[in-house]
Amino acid sequence: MAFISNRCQNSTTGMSKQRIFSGVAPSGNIHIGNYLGAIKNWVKLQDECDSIFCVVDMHAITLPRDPEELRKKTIEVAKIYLASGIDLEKSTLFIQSHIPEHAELSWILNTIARTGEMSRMTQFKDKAELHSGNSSTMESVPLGIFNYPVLMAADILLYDTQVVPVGKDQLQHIEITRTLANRFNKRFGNTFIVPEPYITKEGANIMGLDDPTKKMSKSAKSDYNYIALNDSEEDVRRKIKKAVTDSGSEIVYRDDKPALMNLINIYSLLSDKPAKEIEKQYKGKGYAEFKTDLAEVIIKFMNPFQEKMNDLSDEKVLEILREGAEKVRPIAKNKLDEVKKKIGFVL
Ligand code: AQP
Repeated sequence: MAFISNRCQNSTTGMSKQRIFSGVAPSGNIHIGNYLGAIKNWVKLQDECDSIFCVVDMHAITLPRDPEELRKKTIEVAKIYLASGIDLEKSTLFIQSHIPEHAELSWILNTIARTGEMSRMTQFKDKAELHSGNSSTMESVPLGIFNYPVLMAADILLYDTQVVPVGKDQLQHIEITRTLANRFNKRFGNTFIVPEPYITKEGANIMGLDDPTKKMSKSAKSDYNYIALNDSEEDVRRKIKKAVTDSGSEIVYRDDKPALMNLINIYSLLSDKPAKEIEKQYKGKGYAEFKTDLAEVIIKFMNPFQEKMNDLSDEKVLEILREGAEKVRPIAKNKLDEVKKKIGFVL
């Protein structure tokens, strides 16, 4: 299977548009890892693909959330999509819980997914540990954390998705989606398209600023782990200044310098400068100068981005999301009806 796909065109005909689907959960602080790993690619792909993007609020409740905060974050995530350049002429946006077919299909897929498969998911292990504080105490871990990859499979399969642009952390979940699609197709006849992941090399895994061995994460304990998309200029400068670096003082892009590689990746993706050029630019210069410039590169990206976000009213965004739900509802209903017929439900 090709994990890194570069084109979104239909490979067989070269003509018709492929469908892409992806989403972000309205949990925690949406950060530049979410943007560089996923959303930035959506913006690029929407020009050549039939694009559906979702605010996956049902995923957000796998851990306890304050209801008011969840409502606020759901709208905020949609604003992030729009401020990033998601164009309503090319893409459809909606809220997952507005389409109940996601939950229905998820239940059906739960009956063909296996507990062994779910328990092998790295994200389950990480999130369960985060929740219980101890990987050996699973008693209190919500069941939703265990089988949310099945809900993710339902999200994707419901729309005949061909390509799923995500960060590398989601690769295992795309694999399980493919497994479930193939298993269902084998048992009940051809029903689901088996989707492919779309993951770009540099943005695939933006690492924590305080720990370059782990991915940058919304639910990280310290806010020095990430640059949130709503951080102030001051926050950005403070966090980059404190970002962990490797031993030595050279600015080099090398596997044995994971912290620096991560910072150069961020610099490169936000400035559209190749890593090699950045290396050259800082030859003979130290971390202090590099970090000061990196903070300014991030701020230069964030300022217009935040302005666009602030220009969007909650009411307008909710209207866009409701219209989006009306557009995708027939696709979801048709697919679910097909599934129900195949498994023997009376319609
Ligand atoms: N560090 C990352 N680098 C690159 N891509 C990333 N993504 C997340 N973190 C990174 C991608 O962002 C999209 C949306 O992610 P999500 O909402 O499904 O949440 P997540 O992957 O579980 O991200 P977090 O930040 O770690 O959230 P919490 O802490 O709530 O679990 C996905 O495409 C993801 O690959």
